[in-house]
Amino acid sequence: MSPATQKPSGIFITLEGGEGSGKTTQARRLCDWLTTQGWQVLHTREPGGTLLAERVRGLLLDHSAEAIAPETEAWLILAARRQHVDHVIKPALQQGMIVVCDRFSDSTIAYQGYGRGLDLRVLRTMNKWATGKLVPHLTLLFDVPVRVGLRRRRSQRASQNRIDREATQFHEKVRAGFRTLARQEPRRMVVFDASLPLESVQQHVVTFITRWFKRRGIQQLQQR
Ligand code: T5A
Repeated sequence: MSPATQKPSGIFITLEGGEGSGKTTQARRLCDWLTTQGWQVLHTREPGGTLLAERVRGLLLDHSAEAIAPETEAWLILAARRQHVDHVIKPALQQGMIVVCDRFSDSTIAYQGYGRGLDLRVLRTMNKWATGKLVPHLTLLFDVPVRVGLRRRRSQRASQNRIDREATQFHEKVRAGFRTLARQEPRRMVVFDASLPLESVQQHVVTFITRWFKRRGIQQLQQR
């Protein structure tokens, strides 16, 4: 059976948000915390996560590359996603691990759909195709006003990428898109106020995850 057709048994948690929302920092801290709790954790990211997908990431984020059409951008991201799902995410879930992924399919709806204006229905269908219908068990959305997030990102001058450099208006559409997604799927997507200090955000995340596990009896079933 190919990895794409086996039923996963681990836990898939994604982190989403606009630029400078702090999700990469929170993903790292969440993984550290889960590890100290005795879980086997895989920390990964999108676009990326495999050799090929990381190469695609390089092409997508390079601001010196030629102009990229929104459709091309979407295809590249989705192609990278399929590699990532088949080669990294599903195998780890099948081993019962907790997979913590920095961005996933919601980013495509928010950036390429709400941000770039591509057809949401088409993107959802393409997403299903790219993920083999894999949906995160839980998505943590880090919501921060665009000017705050961009200020954080722009203070890291050396690491600004092609998408960071888009106009503020683009990032506002992306933020509104994420918030719409969270309203549409409140059981899966939980919103955190990412304008709070780093430590407070982390504390909220840990408190939430602890309760989320407890509600599902996950601790007893899967902690090793
Ligand atoms: N993309 C991706 C799409 O368009 N479609 C898709 O489908 C997918 C999957 C990825 C780009 O690709 C696009 C979206 C992105 O533009 P990236 O470089 O990985 O590019 O960009 P980000 O995902 O935005 O990740 P970053 O790591 O750059 O930013 P984060 O995760 O938002 O923020 P983080 O944690 O690196 O923090 C940024 C700075 O803020 C500070 C941190 O210390 C750091 O200096 N910070 C805080 N400061 C104060 N208070 C807090 N609460 C803070 N939290 C963090």
